[in-house]
Amino acid sequence: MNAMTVRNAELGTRNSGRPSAAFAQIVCPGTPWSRRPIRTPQSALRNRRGVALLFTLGFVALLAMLVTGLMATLRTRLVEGEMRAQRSSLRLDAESALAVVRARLAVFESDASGIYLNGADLELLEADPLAGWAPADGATVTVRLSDASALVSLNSARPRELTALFEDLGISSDRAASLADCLADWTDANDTARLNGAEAEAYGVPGKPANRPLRSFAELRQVKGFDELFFAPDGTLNATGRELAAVSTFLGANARPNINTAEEPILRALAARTGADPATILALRTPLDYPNDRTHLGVLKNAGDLAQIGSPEGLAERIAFASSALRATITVSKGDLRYTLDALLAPGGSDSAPVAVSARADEGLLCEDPPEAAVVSTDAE
Ligand SMILES: [Ca+2]
Repeated sequence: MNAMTVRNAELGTRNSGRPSAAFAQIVCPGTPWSRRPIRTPQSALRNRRGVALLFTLGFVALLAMLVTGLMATLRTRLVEGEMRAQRSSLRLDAESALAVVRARLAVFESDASGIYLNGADLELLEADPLAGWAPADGATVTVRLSDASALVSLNSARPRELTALFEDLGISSDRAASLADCLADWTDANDTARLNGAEAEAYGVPGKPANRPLRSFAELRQVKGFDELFFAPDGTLNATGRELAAVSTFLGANARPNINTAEEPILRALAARTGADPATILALRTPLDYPNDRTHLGVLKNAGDLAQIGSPEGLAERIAFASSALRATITVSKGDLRYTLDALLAPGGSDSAPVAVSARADEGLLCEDPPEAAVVSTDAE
């Protein structure tokens, strides 16, 4: 091997970074390097093209993923926008229906105490609450009317009235007075315990009593004395508890039930307490010339009306005559969407609509057992 051959072999390592085939044969004859393809300008070009192709494919795949993601986001936003628009339309329908209901109630006599109507009036109103009105978008509207003032409000009744309510359920006077005081202490804002009541010291647990209006029967169970009398061991209402639920509410400011709209459980309790005949009261509030006479005698308006029917002593002091907390539950549905407006109508509106909306569930102001059912009712499903 001459010097020139060795130099040429050395040169073979400079360009490629690995020994050339010729160099391999010189240093170590038979090495596998000798069988590897020799890099040529053509193969380098092919390699570069392969790399470029890979880059292009990767870029196209990335672009495809981006476009797919964008399309999905766009579709979701479009669907959400459509849902919002439809829900807004249903809400407007519900507001309109509420205005119609208020206008219909305006034909009844009303004053600061409330509106004067009876159970039959409410039934007739419910049969055709919107007087033929229907929303233009083709949605279906249903209206449910009930008079919360036909029941005793556990949040507004005074201890004396609560005591009477519990006595009506067959509870002894001493125990009824204790329950009434404990309930009043739970709902009043102060921390001064009543004679038979219970404030923070009696409970010894943070957050009890709540010192605000009751929101549910589940909460009522926490009030001292109520668990054992009104609830079964599993936390559901027992027979006495169900009787209490039938005659009471957490809504409104009605300490005394409206005699004109009270249901039979209330009338029975009043009868038991005063000796009045529930059937007589029901018969007397039946409209005489309904529906032509809107000032019919079917509504008892004061103690004088009551006296005319020979009411037993003490009845007038235990009842109210006007509806001060009408509850209107309006449900609008279209396709798979539903919107519910739960409004409490109370006296104090304008001349054209003397019943004002004092609370509505879609703003989270109505609370009744269970609270979720009343408050979370503006659902779009
Ligand atoms: Ca208190």
